[in-house]
Amino acid sequence: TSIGPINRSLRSEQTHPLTFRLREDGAPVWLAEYHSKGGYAAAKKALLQMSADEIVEQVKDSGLKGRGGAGFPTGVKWSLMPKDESINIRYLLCNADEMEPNTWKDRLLMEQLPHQLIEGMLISAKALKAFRGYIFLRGEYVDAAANLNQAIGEAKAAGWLGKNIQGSGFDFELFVHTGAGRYICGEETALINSLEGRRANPRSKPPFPAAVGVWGKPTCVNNVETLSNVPAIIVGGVNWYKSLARQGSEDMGTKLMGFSGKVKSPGIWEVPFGITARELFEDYAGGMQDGFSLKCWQPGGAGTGFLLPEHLDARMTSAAIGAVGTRMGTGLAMAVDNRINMVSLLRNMEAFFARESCGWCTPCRDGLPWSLKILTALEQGKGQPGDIETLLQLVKNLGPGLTFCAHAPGAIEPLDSAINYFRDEFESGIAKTPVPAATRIKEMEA
Ligand code: L3W
Repeated sequence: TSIGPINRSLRSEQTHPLTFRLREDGAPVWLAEYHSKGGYAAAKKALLQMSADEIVEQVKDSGLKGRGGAGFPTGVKWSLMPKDESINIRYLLCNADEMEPNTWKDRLLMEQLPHQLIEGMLISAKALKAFRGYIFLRGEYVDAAANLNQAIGEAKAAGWLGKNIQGSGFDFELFVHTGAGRYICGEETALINSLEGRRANPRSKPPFPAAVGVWGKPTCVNNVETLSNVPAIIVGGVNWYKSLARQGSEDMGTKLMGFSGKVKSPGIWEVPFGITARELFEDYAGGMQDGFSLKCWQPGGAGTGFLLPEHLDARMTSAAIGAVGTRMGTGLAMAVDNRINMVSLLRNMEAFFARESCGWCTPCRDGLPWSLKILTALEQGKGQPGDIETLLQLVKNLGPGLTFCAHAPGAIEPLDSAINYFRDEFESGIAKTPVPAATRIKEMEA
């Protein structure tokens, strides 16, 4: 597997807690090497010296927020698990169904640092009093599955999983479950249904998984990157973790961020929270390739809105990206170059989102294919007067709170911003001008 460039030099335990153990050659870090780089010291501390409540408090105080897209405070989520000690069946699920177009940060962590995720899950399981964990893995990630299973075998043999772990009295079993390739499985309640063997439709919330989760039991669902941060927080402490972020950043620690598209050096890097999108784009990704200019960009996945070059001065934090009109999402940004036609790009994106709708609620099931039909017509120069107004109506009616889950609101966010910033390109389709073949986007592969 070839994973794009990551700044492997200049990384230290002090500044790059998530990636300092990566090998130069990109091979997985197995148990002996993980141990030699300080691995499982955090688990030892958490299992032998800390109470469950102390772990929860430390993670809460660190300011760690969910790294899957929603940015919910991790320690707060953990403290929402039931206090009733008599409920002794609790689950920890790792959301590893990374299918957001353009996003492959969790794949990097799972393929190359599987023990870091296992250690993070072990500590989190103790905090949550979970006796069993599942890594719900995107089925296409075959190397991640193989590496995680091998690492779980190593961890079991060395007494880091199973009964009475390292003599602490704590028991925890961990399994990898591979999904069958639906984007909706990244929604936590659809993931839970899928794990139970049901169709992956989201469930209504409340009840939240913390109260009624997998097989009806209290369940916590955290993303791969979120859980992989936990060991460093336990060993390094709250003040150090917070100090990793730049002054004035309301998000704490570091984050895997990236830039893709026609930039000079596409890749993923562990960066301090508080850096601007311009730093990410210019200093890390090297700006646009010769002959291309930046038309617009998305901060974190297909389900986030488009921003203009002038917005690059925003910090890559939830609040700062929120202030310029969208969400940070996964933090894996995409550059759209001047050749690309927005109608064509959106037609391609909505084809994906329409296909991945679970079909449960009417606005999403019918609204997304409707947007696709209009966008396809506009791309072919067969648009009708009123098409843009219909698209904007769909944007309104598929917004947050009007559908069963976050799928449709995410799907129409890029459409809304594209019409807002590049309306003339949509109008061309009504004026019977097809999108020139050279600027069309090919169908996203199924
Ligand atoms: C108990 C309460 N728990 C909130 C929990 C809730 C969830 C988390 C965030 O995701 C985004 C969207 C997608 N008692 C609670 C409570 N919780 N109040 O906090 O909740 P919420 O509602 O803000 O977000 P959400 O609907 O879970 C929406 C993105 O997440 N998304 C993520 C996919 C991630 C992966 C991955 O990690 N591999 O695929 C999918 O929808 O883009 O931005 O845990 O239970 N009172």
